[in-house]
Amino acid sequence: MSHPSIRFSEAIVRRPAPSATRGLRAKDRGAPDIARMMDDHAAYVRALEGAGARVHVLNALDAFPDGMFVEDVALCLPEGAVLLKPCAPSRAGEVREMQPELAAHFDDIRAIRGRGTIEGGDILVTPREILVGLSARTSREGAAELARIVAGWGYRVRLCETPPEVLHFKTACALIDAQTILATPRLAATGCFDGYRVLFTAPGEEGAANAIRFNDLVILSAAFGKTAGMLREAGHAVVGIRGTEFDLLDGGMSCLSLRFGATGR
Ligand code: CIR
Repeated sequence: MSHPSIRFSEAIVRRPAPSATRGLRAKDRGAPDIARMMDDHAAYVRALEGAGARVHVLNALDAFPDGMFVEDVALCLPEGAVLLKPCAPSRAGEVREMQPELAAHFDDIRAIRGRGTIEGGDILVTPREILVGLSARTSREGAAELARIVAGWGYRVRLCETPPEVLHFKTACALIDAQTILATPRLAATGCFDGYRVLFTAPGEEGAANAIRFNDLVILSAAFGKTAGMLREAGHAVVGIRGTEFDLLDGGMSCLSLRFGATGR
């Protein structure tokens, strides 16, 4: 089954800035190597293009060390886009930087304006609903405001719990096809995917869950060979992209793009 939650024509990405060495991270495992990160980002763009994306590459923003994680600042749906509200103070200004690009693609742009916070990494759109993982970054209030906005477009939001110490809900899960979720056993154990088919990340490869399905391709971090093999055996086309430098900043394949269908503008 094809559905707008896996079928896209556009992707927005932002080049990493030299300041990414100061990007947020839960544990300091060393600063990323910017040259290597740039190479990996270019490979990511090529993978998206290989999957059929028209990729809109935005300039690096040195004022925002985490600016390449564009997924966190907006939610793109066929009906319109929602500017989100990052919890991390150093990331708040990224939303304003994304607005003009979204205006080039969407007629209907809403925004989270209340006191709550919500980051795109906590939002998983499936064909039947929008799952929002409450986390250290996404509050009940932020999720409720999003639910009110998207209800006007006919979507139902279901709240889930992101396990402690996991940055975002989608750090631990991805939509792989219209009914299938790739998830860490720990997140799936919360029961949030009951009713879906669930494929588990291989033991020791929990980071593989931060993947994306873009048209017929699953884009996965290259470090996770066992999970890639399992997905291939399940019939999916998989490409592995080196993600070591993004991983040092707790980011993976889904954080690096906003994905949506052409809006005809
Ligand atoms: C942050 O802590 O905000 C960034 N260093 C990583 C953001 C990753 N984004 C995502 O999972 N959607």
